[in-house]
Amino acid sequence: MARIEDPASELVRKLEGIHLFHFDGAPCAQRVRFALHEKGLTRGREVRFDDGSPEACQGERDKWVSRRVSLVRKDHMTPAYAAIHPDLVVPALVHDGELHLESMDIIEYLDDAFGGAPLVPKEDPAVAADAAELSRSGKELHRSIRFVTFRWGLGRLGRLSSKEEQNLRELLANQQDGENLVAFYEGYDGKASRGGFPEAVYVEHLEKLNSAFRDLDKRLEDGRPFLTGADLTMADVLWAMKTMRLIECGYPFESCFPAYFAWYERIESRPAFQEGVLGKHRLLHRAFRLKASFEDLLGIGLKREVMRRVA
Ligand SMILES: N[C@@H](CCC(=O)N[C@@H](CS)C(=O)NCC(=O)O)C(=O)O
Repeated sequence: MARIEDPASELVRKLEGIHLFHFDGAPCAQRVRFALHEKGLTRGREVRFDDGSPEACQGERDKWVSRRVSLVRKDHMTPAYAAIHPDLVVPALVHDGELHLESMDIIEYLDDAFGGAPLVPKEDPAVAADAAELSRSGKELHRSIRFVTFRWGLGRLGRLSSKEEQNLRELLANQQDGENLVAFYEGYDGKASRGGFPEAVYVEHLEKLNSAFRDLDKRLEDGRPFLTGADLTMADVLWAMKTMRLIECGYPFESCFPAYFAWYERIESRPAFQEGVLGKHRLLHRAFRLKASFEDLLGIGLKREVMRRVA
């Protein structure tokens, strides 16, 4: 469990109840919000992510306090956030002064700490092993999602200015492992001729995802409602967020993987998804989908790229 014993941030120790450092559009944070809502904990008040005033630090009964860390304004690349999450990524969760990092570890923690239907299956060892394996393979594809969504979804919006890149380098100067955002942003330059990732790298990541979705589609052809069988597990939570992000980039799940798409729609219709995941992200979600439709009309974009390779 990724509980951080001695966080650098003074703020963490002051927080009562549940505080989530997150961004509405970030899949890694969305999955934690999904889990929180499945556990019956709903979104409470919004406070600035670094607000340490006594009122802001209070908890709320059966709710989580939202501390929005804007990935657009680059709140995550500030010393205040670096003291909370040394890798400069969201999410981070604080429960009664204790800091938890890593989205899937946070979900496991919430599953143990709160009631409701378990997201980590415990009764059937075969189902538990299957859910763990699907979560592992999903986590492994995290980088592929990053490459594909930046290349075909964010485009220029995902680039850093040279000042932001320098700032990031300084904040992560002592990082040993972790997300390695510096290497990613340096390579995410658009043009291979200027030292950026060559197109083949993006395509390789896309192919990895295509192959994973092909397998999941096959597994769901037997009519099971969820990835591991009859019940929703953390594996569904993890894969659904990847899927939503790719839908926002125009990935044609419905045409390429119909059983998988039907599963996604079942997940999407859950109240925890509607409130916890979409919630304040709904407008941006629509805007991304619209952008992807326009790109398809123009003959560019992810949909065509996938159709050429999968259909
Ligand atoms: N392994 C981490 C990954 C966290 C992560 O990469 N978060 C992304 C959003 S999904 C982020 O904050 N990215 C910041 C950036 O790309 O600048 C987890 O699962 O919590």
